[in-house]
Amino acid sequence: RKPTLAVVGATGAVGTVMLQILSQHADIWGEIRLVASPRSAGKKLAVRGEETEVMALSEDAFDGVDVAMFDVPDEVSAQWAPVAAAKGVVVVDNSAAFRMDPDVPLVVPEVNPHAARVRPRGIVANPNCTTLSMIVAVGALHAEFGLRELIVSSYQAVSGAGRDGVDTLRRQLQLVAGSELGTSPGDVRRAVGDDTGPFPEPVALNVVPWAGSLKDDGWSSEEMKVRDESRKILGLPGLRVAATCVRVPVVTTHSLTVHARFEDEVTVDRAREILATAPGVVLFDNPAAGEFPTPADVVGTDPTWVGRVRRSLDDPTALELFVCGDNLRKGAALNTAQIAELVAGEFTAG
Ligand code: 11C
Repeated sequence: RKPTLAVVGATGAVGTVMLQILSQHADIWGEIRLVASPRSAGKKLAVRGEETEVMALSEDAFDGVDVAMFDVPDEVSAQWAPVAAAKGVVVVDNSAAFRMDPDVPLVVPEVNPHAARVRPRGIVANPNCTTLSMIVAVGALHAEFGLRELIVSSYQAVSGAGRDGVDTLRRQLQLVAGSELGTSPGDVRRAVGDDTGPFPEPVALNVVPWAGSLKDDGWSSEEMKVRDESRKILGLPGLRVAATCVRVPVVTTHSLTVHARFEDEVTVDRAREILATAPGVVLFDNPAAGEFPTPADVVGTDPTWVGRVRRSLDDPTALELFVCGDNLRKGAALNTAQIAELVAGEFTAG
Protein backbone atom coordinates (compact mmCIF):
# COMPACT_ATOMS: atom_id res chain seq x y z
CA ARG A 1 0.00 0.00 0.00
CA LYS A 2 1.19 3.51 -0.75
CA PRO A 3 1.49 5.53 2.49
CA THR A 4 -0.33 8.82 3.03
CA LEU A 5 1.90 11.88 3.50
CA ALA A 6 1.15 15.23 5.13
CA VAL A 7 3.34 18.25 4.39
CA VAL A 8 2.96 20.63 7.32
CA GLY A 9 4.19 24.14 6.50
CA ALA A 10 3.55 23.64 2.78
CA THR A 11 3.47 27.38 2.01
CA GLY A 12 6.85 28.37 3.55
CA ALA A 13 10.25 28.75 1.85
CA VAL A 14 11.21 25.13 2.58
CA GLY A 15 7.66 23.86 1.94
CA THR A 16 7.75 25.34 -1.56
CA VAL A 17 10.96 23.44 -2.38
CA MET A 18 9.44 20.32 -0.77
CA LEU A 19 6.53 20.38 -3.19
CA GLN A 20 8.97 20.63 -6.12
CA ILE A 21 10.97 17.68 -4.78
CA LEU A 22 7.83 15.58 -4.28
CA SER A 23 6.93 16.31 -7.90
CA GLN A 24 10.43 15.28 -9.11
CA HIS A 25 11.07 12.13 -7.00
CA ALA A 26 9.63 8.67 -7.65
CA ASP A 27 5.94 8.78 -6.78
CA ILE A 28 5.90 6.52 -3.71
CA TRP A 29 3.10 8.31 -1.87
CA GLY A 30 -0.63 7.67 -1.93
CA GLU A 31 -2.49 10.82 -0.89
CA ILE A 32 -0.36 13.93 -0.27
CA ARG A 33 -2.11 16.29 2.12
CA LEU A 34 -0.94 19.91 2.35
CA VAL A 35 -1.27 21.55 5.75
CA ALA A 36 -0.43 25.09 6.90
CA SER A 37 -1.52 27.78 9.34
CA PRO A 38 -5.23 28.72 9.25
CA ARG A 39 -4.15 31.94 7.42
CA SER A 40 -3.09 29.85 4.37
CA ALA A 41 -5.98 27.37 4.48
CA GLY A 42 -7.96 27.22 1.24
CA LYS A 43 -4.97 28.24 -0.91
CA LYS A 44 -4.24 25.90 -3.82
CA LEU A 45 -0.70 24.64 -4.48
CA ALA A 46 0.59 22.31 -7.18
CA VAL A 47 2.14 18.99 -6.20
CA ARG A 48 2.73 16.09 -8.64
CA GLY A 49 1.02 18.26 -11.26
CA GLU A 50 -2.24 18.47 -9.29
CA GLU A 51 -3.75 21.56 -7.67
CA THR A 52 -4.20 20.65 -4.02
CA GLU A 53 -6.08 22.70 -1.43
CA VAL A 54 -4.20 23.59 1.74
CA MET A 55 -5.84 22.44 5.01
CA ALA A 56 -5.56 24.28 8.32
CA LEU A 57 -3.31 22.64 10.93
CA SER A 58 -5.56 20.73 13.34
CA GLU A 59 -5.67 17.31 15.00
CA ASP A 60 -8.09 16.09 12.30
CA ALA A 61 -5.57 16.99 9.57
CA PHE A 62 -3.56 13.92 10.68
CA ASP A 63 -6.42 11.39 10.41
CA GLY A 64 -5.25 8.49 8.23
CA VAL A 65 -1.77 10.00 7.74
CA ASP A 66 1.25 7.63 7.88
CA VAL A 67 4.14 10.10 7.60
CA ALA A 68 4.17 13.88 8.17
CA MET A 69 6.96 16.25 7.24
CA PHE A 70 7.04 19.37 9.41
CA ASP A 71 8.65 22.57 8.07
CA VAL A 72 7.38 25.04 10.63
CA PRO A 73 8.88 27.23 13.42
CA ASP A 74 10.30 25.44 16.48
CA GLU A 75 7.34 26.31 18.73
CA VAL A 76 4.79 25.01 16.19
CA SER A 77 6.69 21.71 15.89
CA ALA A 78 7.07 21.49 19.66
CA GLN A 79 3.29 21.72 20.01
CA TRP A 80 2.05 19.74 17.00
CA ALA A 81 4.61 17.00 16.29
CA PRO A 82 3.65 15.12 19.50
CA VAL A 83 -0.05 15.54 18.58
CA ALA A 84 0.58 13.87 15.21
CA ALA A 85 2.84 11.20 16.74
CA ALA A 86 0.14 10.34 19.31
CA LYS A 87 -2.13 9.53 16.36
CA GLY A 88 0.45 7.02 15.05
CA VAL A 89 1.95 9.34 12.44
CA VAL A 90 5.75 9.16 11.94
CA VAL A 91 6.87 12.78 12.06
CA VAL A 92 9.97 13.97 10.18
CA ASP A 93 10.64 17.34 11.76
CA ASN A 94 12.84 20.05 10.28
CA SER A 95 12.76 22.34 13.31
CA ALA A 96 15.28 22.50 16.14
CA ALA A 97 12.64 21.44 18.70
CA PHE A 98 13.61 17.76 18.99
CA ARG A 99 17.08 17.47 17.43
CA MET A 100 18.94 17.00 20.68
CA ASP A 101 16.26 14.85 22.37
CA PRO A 102 17.98 11.50 23.14
CA ASP A 103 14.76 9.71 22.13
CA VAL A 104 14.69 11.39 18.71
CA PRO A 105 17.16 10.26 16.03
CA LEU A 106 18.87 13.00 13.98
CA VAL A 107 19.28 11.54 10.53
CA VAL A 108 21.27 12.13 7.36
CA PRO A 109 20.52 9.18 5.07
CA GLU A 110 24.04 9.08 3.55
CA VAL A 111 25.65 9.05 7.02
CA ASN A 112 23.43 7.33 9.63
CA PRO A 113 20.35 5.87 7.85
CA HIS A 114 19.86 3.09 10.43
CA ALA A 115 19.20 5.66 13.16
CA ALA A 116 15.82 6.44 11.52
CA ARG A 117 14.45 3.03 12.54
CA VAL A 118 14.70 3.65 16.29
CA ARG A 119 12.26 6.46 17.16
CA PRO A 120 10.70 6.03 20.60
CA ARG A 121 8.74 9.29 20.31
CA GLY A 122 7.57 8.62 16.76
CA ILE A 123 9.65 11.61 15.63
CA VAL A 124 12.77 11.75 13.43
CA ALA A 125 14.64 15.07 13.34
CA ASN A 126 16.21 16.72 10.32
CA PRO A 127 19.44 18.64 11.02
CA ASN A 128 20.05 22.37 10.64
CA CYS A 129 20.90 23.52 7.11
CA THR A 130 24.43 24.61 8.03
CA THR A 131 25.29 21.21 9.52
CA LEU A 132 23.67 19.52 6.52
CA SER A 133 25.61 21.59 4.01
CA MET A 134 28.88 19.90 5.06
CA ILE A 135 28.09 16.72 6.97
CA VAL A 136 27.75 14.33 4.00
CA ALA A 137 31.30 15.15 2.85
CA VAL A 138 32.69 15.19 6.39
CA GLY A 139 30.90 11.91 7.19
CA ALA A 140 32.48 10.19 4.18
CA LEU A 141 35.96 11.32 5.26
CA HIS A 142 35.24 10.30 8.86
CA ALA A 143 34.27 6.78 7.77
CA GLU A 144 37.74 6.34 6.28
CA PHE A 145 40.06 8.45 8.43
CA GLY A 146 38.32 8.79 11.85
CA LEU A 147 37.46 12.40 12.66
CA ARG A 148 39.04 14.08 15.70
CA GLU A 149 38.27 17.79 15.30
CA LEU A 150 36.30 20.19 13.09
CA ILE A 151 36.96 23.90 12.74
CA VAL A 152 34.50 25.53 10.35
CA SER A 153 33.40 28.96 9.18
CA SER A 154 30.08 29.31 7.38
CA TYR A 155 29.05 31.68 4.62
CA GLN A 156 25.27 31.42 4.97
CA ALA A 157 22.65 32.44 2.45
CA VAL A 158 19.79 34.72 3.45
CA SER A 159 17.09 32.14 2.62
CA GLY A 160 18.25 30.29 5.76
CA ALA A 161 16.24 32.99 7.51
CA GLY A 162 13.16 32.23 5.38
CA ARG A 163 11.22 34.43 2.99
CA ASP A 164 11.83 37.48 5.20
CA GLY A 165 15.58 36.98 4.75
CA VAL A 166 15.30 36.86 0.97
CA ASP A 167 12.95 39.86 0.84
CA THR A 168 15.36 41.83 3.04
CA LEU A 169 18.38 41.16 0.80
CA ARG A 170 16.44 41.99 -2.38
CA ARG A 171 15.10 45.23 -0.87
CA GLN A 172 18.56 46.27 0.31
CA LEU A 173 20.17 45.43 -3.04
CA GLN A 174 17.71 47.76 -4.76
CA LEU A 175 18.57 50.53 -2.33
CA VAL A 176 22.33 50.25 -2.95
CA ALA A 177 22.30 49.31 -6.67
CA GLY A 178 24.36 51.57 -8.91
CA SER A 179 25.58 53.61 -5.93
CA GLU A 180 29.13 54.18 -4.77
CA LEU A 181 28.21 53.01 -1.28
CA GLY A 182 30.56 50.83 0.73
CA THR A 183 33.32 53.42 0.85
CA SER A 184 32.80 55.11 4.22
CA PRO A 185 31.72 53.83 7.65
CA GLY A 186 27.94 53.55 8.00
CA ASP A 187 27.06 54.59 4.43
CA VAL A 188 25.40 51.24 3.62
CA ARG A 189 23.52 51.28 6.93
CA ARG A 190 22.14 54.75 6.24
CA ALA A 191 21.09 53.76 2.71
CA VAL A 192 19.19 50.62 3.75
CA GLY A 193 17.57 52.19 6.83
CA ASP A 194 16.89 50.84 10.30
CA ASP A 195 14.80 47.86 9.22
CA THR A 196 17.41 45.16 8.64
CA GLY A 197 14.81 42.35 8.68
CA PRO A 198 15.92 39.15 10.43
CA PHE A 199 19.59 40.23 10.40
CA PRO A 200 21.32 42.43 13.00
CA GLU A 201 23.20 44.44 10.34
CA PRO A 202 22.77 45.28 6.63
CA VAL A 203 23.45 42.20 4.54
CA ALA A 204 23.81 43.89 1.11
CA LEU A 205 27.47 44.84 0.36
CA ASN A 206 28.35 43.29 3.71
CA VAL A 207 29.11 40.14 5.70
CA VAL A 208 27.51 39.66 9.12
CA PRO A 209 29.21 37.37 11.65
CA TRP A 210 25.93 36.26 13.23
CA ALA A 211 23.13 33.71 12.75
CA GLY A 212 20.49 32.74 15.30
CA SER A 213 20.28 33.86 18.92
CA LEU A 214 22.83 34.53 21.66
CA LYS A 215 23.86 31.53 23.75
CA ASP A 216 26.38 31.23 26.62
CA ASP A 217 29.81 32.84 26.43
CA GLY A 218 29.21 34.68 23.16
CA TRP A 219 28.39 31.66 20.98
CA SER A 220 25.40 31.87 18.61
CA SER A 221 22.64 29.25 18.54
CA GLU A 222 23.68 28.40 14.96
CA GLU A 223 27.27 27.70 16.06
CA MET A 224 26.03 25.49 18.91
CA LYS A 225 23.77 23.59 16.48
CA VAL A 226 26.68 22.85 14.16
CA ARG A 227 28.65 21.46 17.11
CA ASP A 228 25.88 19.51 18.85
CA GLU A 229 24.33 18.12 15.67
CA SER A 230 27.64 17.06 14.07
CA ARG A 231 28.47 15.14 17.25
CA LYS A 232 25.09 13.39 17.31
CA ILE A 233 24.95 12.50 13.59
CA LEU A 234 28.51 11.16 13.53
CA GLY A 235 28.08 9.36 16.88
CA LEU A 236 31.09 11.22 18.30
CA PRO A 237 29.85 12.83 21.54
CA GLY A 238 33.29 14.16 22.43
CA LEU A 239 34.18 15.57 18.99
CA ARG A 240 36.02 18.89 19.23
CA VAL A 241 34.09 21.43 17.14
CA ALA A 242 34.55 25.18 16.72
CA ALA A 243 32.19 27.00 14.34
CA THR A 244 31.89 30.65 13.35
CA CYS A 245 28.65 31.32 11.47
CA VAL A 246 28.51 34.24 9.06
CA ARG A 247 25.71 35.61 6.83
CA VAL A 248 26.63 36.71 3.30
CA PRO A 249 24.62 38.37 0.50
CA VAL A 250 23.74 35.11 -1.27
CA VAL A 251 20.09 34.16 -1.83
CA THR A 252 20.36 30.35 -1.49
CA THR A 253 23.26 27.90 -0.84
CA HIS A 254 25.36 27.81 2.27
CA SER A 255 29.14 27.48 1.97
CA LEU A 256 31.67 26.47 4.61
CA THR A 257 35.40 26.35 4.99
CA VAL A 258 36.27 23.16 6.88
CA HIS A 259 39.46 22.27 8.77
CA ALA A 260 39.04 18.58 9.64
CA ARG A 261 41.65 16.79 11.77
CA PHE A 262 41.77 12.98 11.72
CA GLU A 263 43.31 10.17 13.77
CA ASP A 264 46.34 9.62 11.53
CA GLU A 265 48.15 11.11 8.60
CA VAL A 266 45.94 11.70 5.53
CA THR A 267 46.72 12.12 1.86
CA VAL A 268 44.98 14.43 -0.56
CA ASP A 269 44.86 11.66 -3.19
CA ARG A 270 42.91 9.32 -0.89
CA ALA A 271 40.66 12.15 0.30
CA ARG A 272 39.88 13.03 -3.31
CA GLU A 273 39.08 9.37 -4.11
CA ILE A 274 36.67 9.20 -1.17
CA LEU A 275 34.96 12.47 -2.06
CA ALA A 276 34.74 11.58 -5.75
CA THR A 277 32.90 8.33 -4.98
CA ALA A 278 30.84 9.21 -1.88
CA PRO A 279 27.06 9.15 -2.54
CA GLY A 280 25.63 12.67 -2.48
CA VAL A 281 29.02 14.37 -2.93
CA VAL A 282 30.50 16.02 -6.01
CA LEU A 283 34.22 16.74 -6.07
CA PHE A 284 34.76 19.87 -8.18
CA ASP A 285 38.34 20.83 -7.55
CA ASN A 286 40.66 22.12 -10.23
CA PRO A 287 41.89 25.56 -9.22
CA ALA A 288 44.31 25.67 -12.17
CA ALA A 289 41.23 25.78 -14.40
CA GLY A 290 39.35 28.11 -12.03
CA GLU A 291 37.10 25.22 -10.93
CA PHE A 292 35.69 25.22 -7.45
CA PRO A 293 32.09 25.26 -6.22
CA THR A 294 30.32 28.58 -5.67
CA PRO A 295 26.72 29.21 -4.55
CA ALA A 296 25.84 30.79 -7.91
CA ASP A 297 26.33 27.39 -9.61
CA VAL A 298 25.38 25.04 -6.77
CA VAL A 299 21.94 26.57 -6.06
CA GLY A 300 19.09 24.30 -7.16
CA THR A 301 21.22 21.14 -7.11
CA ASP A 302 21.06 18.21 -4.71
CA PRO A 303 24.65 17.20 -3.83
CA THR A 304 27.22 18.56 -1.43
CA TRP A 305 29.92 20.12 -3.62
CA VAL A 306 33.54 20.05 -2.45
CA GLY A 307 36.55 21.94 -3.77
CA ARG A 308 39.88 23.39 -2.62
CA VAL A 309 40.93 20.06 -1.07
CA ARG A 310 44.33 20.55 0.56
CA ARG A 311 46.36 18.90 3.30
CA SER A 312 47.08 21.32 6.12
CA LEU A 313 50.59 22.70 5.74
CA ASP A 314 51.33 22.42 9.44
CA ASP A 315 49.43 19.23 10.29
CA PRO A 316 49.64 16.07 8.14
CA THR A 317 46.54 14.66 9.91
CA ALA A 318 44.27 17.51 8.75
CA LEU A 319 42.47 18.54 5.56
CA GLU A 320 41.17 21.91 4.39
CA LEU A 321 38.01 21.97 2.24
CA PHE A 322 35.56 24.43 0.75
CA VAL A 323 32.03 23.01 0.69
CA CYS A 324 28.74 24.30 -0.80
CA GLY A 325 25.22 22.90 -0.41
CA ASP A 326 21.79 24.26 -1.31
CA ASN A 327 20.37 25.09 2.12
CA LEU A 328 16.75 24.67 0.98
CA ARG A 329 17.34 21.34 -0.81
CA LYS A 330 19.89 19.07 0.97
CA GLY A 331 19.93 21.60 3.81
CA ALA A 332 16.21 21.18 4.46
CA ALA A 333 13.56 19.82 2.08
CA LEU A 334 15.63 17.16 0.30
CA ASN A 335 17.03 15.59 3.47
CA THR A 336 13.55 15.64 5.03
CA ALA A 337 12.15 13.95 1.90
CA GLN A 338 14.95 11.34 1.95
CA ILE A 339 14.17 10.49 5.59
CA ALA A 340 10.44 10.27 4.84
CA GLU A 341 11.21 7.97 1.90
CA LEU A 342 13.28 5.71 4.19
CA VAL A 343 10.34 5.51 6.59
CA ALA A 344 7.88 4.98 3.72
CA GLY A 345 9.90 1.89 2.74
CA GLU A 346 8.76 0.30 6.05
CA PHE A 347 5.10 0.75 5.06
CA THR A 348 5.51 -0.54 1.52
CA ALA A 349 7.62 -3.48 2.78
CA GLY A 350 4.95 -4.64 5.17
C1 11C B 1 19.99 29.89 8.96
N1 11C B 1 20.47 27.55 9.44
O1 11C B 1 20.65 29.80 7.91
C2 11C B 1 19.61 28.67 9.76
C3 11C B 1 18.15 28.43 9.57
O2 11C B 1 17.76 25.30 13.03
O3 11C B 1 16.72 24.83 11.22
C4 11C B 1 17.63 27.10 10.06
C5 11C B 1 17.42 27.06 11.53
C6 11C B 1 17.27 25.64 11.96
O4 11C B 1 19.60 30.96 9.42
